[in-house]
Amino acid sequence: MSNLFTRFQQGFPANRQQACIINPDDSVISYGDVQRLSSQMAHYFVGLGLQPGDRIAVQVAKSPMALLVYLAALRAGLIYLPLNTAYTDAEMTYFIADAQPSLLLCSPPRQQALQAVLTEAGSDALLEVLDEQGQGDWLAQLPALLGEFVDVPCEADDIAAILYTSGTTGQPKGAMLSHGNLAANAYTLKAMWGFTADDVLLHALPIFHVHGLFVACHCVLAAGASMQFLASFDLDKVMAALPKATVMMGVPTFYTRLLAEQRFNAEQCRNIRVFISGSAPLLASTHQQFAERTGHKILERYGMTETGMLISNPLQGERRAGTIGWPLPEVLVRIVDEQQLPLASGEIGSIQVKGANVFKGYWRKPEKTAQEFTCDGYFITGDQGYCSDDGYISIVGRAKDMVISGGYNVYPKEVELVLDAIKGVQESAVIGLPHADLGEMVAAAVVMDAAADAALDETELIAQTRKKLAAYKVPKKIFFVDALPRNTMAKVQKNSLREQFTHAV
Ligand code: MLC
Ligand code: AMP
Repeated sequence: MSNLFTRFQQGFPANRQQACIINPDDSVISYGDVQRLSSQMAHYFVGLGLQPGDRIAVQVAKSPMALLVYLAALRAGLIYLPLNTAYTDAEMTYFIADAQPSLLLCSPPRQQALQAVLTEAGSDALLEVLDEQGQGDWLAQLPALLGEFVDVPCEADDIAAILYTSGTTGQPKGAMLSHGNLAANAYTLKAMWGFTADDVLLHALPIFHVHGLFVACHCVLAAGASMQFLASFDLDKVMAALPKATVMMGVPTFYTRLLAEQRFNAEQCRNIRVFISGSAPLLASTHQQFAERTGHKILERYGMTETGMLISNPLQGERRAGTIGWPLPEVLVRIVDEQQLPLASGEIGSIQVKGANVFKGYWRKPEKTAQEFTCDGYFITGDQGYCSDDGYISIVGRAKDMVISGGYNVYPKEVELVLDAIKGVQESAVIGLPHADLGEMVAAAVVMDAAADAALDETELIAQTRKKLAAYKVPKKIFFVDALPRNTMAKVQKNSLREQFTHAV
């Protein structure tokens, strides 16, 4: 096993002029540019004194240069730590203190605040900026750094990236993904979804999560293909880029937004060979409406940060609405009951998985890692599903208490801890409610102290929560209740809250 970048590079097109990244203005970063710029950046990081295994944390706007930082980190054997641009200072302080990066790259407007975050987290990491155009002072030094960087050799087990996922306890955990994990998944997906050098992927996802960074970019890099690279999901820009693309990947919200747009039609999709959806459930009705409008059956797949992709509908063969398809090759999937016994087809149980794609564990949290694996080495996904007689798996719910809003996961405990810490709040329960655009929206039921300040209304609670939490985690609606419904074991009955408030939004 080699360094993941070295492996990608072996498949880069012989003609290095070929486009890897295509900007909305049609300017291009060629494969030659990818090689040269990532080489210079890797030289630069090593010149700063960074050594294999050091962390490089990144909270920057999406740009081709930001992606090249990731590739340079791979080359230099550094551990890449992408962070959602929505994370607040409080959230960043936790990640920095936990991951202890040697270098933090941030957007210019965040520089001052993040310098304070580093101090607060007791970190002496270097701080550099990268703006949304992919510019930063440090980049001016790159042209002097000549000579092809020799990629740091890696074992399959060496960590390539840490991606934080929150948890049912409310404390985020860093999932350690190795070069071997990422390679296994990249080449499986390339083969299963039929990526070739002729493909052009429409890339409108953020590049700080598994979907946009690994699933999307790795398919392109492994195949020597190209991507139309948009800074975010902007409907007009997506529609303009669609005719130039052969594949589109997205969360279900991308597809519902396209369907809601009257100008969206089959003609714009004339060059697309497959639309792929994941990160959240795609409603069967969305699948059907999309097929009616465009003639394309969306290929739905399923995965997680800790595991990469696990289960997918087929490229050739029936893509069945409301299902996530079959286990990918080399991925072992089993559905078990509470006694860990395998279930027959049609029976609902816990989904557990094993394979070369499954992560090494949580960063510096061996006990948490142990809790998420069975004694025979299967990872417990926390999702519940069943398998049909002919092998199609469907997700029917989550054992873990989690809301998926527009493809972002929100762990209620994390939000409840913030709400409960507000003076005047007695207790709270955070739930997901159906939302036409985002799939689910975050909402909270809150019990106030009898003596709470009357000014502490919905707007004020939302404003206070927003200071601590990324905006997508902040409840969009707050319901004031006299008491939370509890069962005889005193556990909050979130189902009953969901039933009560589903039609209130
Ligand atoms: C943005 N906002 C959201 C939100 N996204 N609120 C709830 N849920 C979301 N997903 C808020 C912003 O904070 C802002 O609030 C307001 O909505 C408008 O912001 P925006 O940036 O203009 O939003 P928009 O462009 O509409 O973004 C929606 C979106 C985006 C769906 C396009 O969230 C997105 O790209 N989601 C993809 C997430 C993703 O990549 N998931 C993969 C995770 S990996 P305010 O109040 O400040 O105005 C994974 C594994 C796997 O799950 O299987 O793939
Ligand atoms: P993350 O922790 O961000 O990696 O999110 C992983 C979770 O997203 C999974 O455990 C599922 O709950 C959910 N998920 C991903 N893909 C799908 C899908 N196609 N259908 C339903 N849920 C999905």
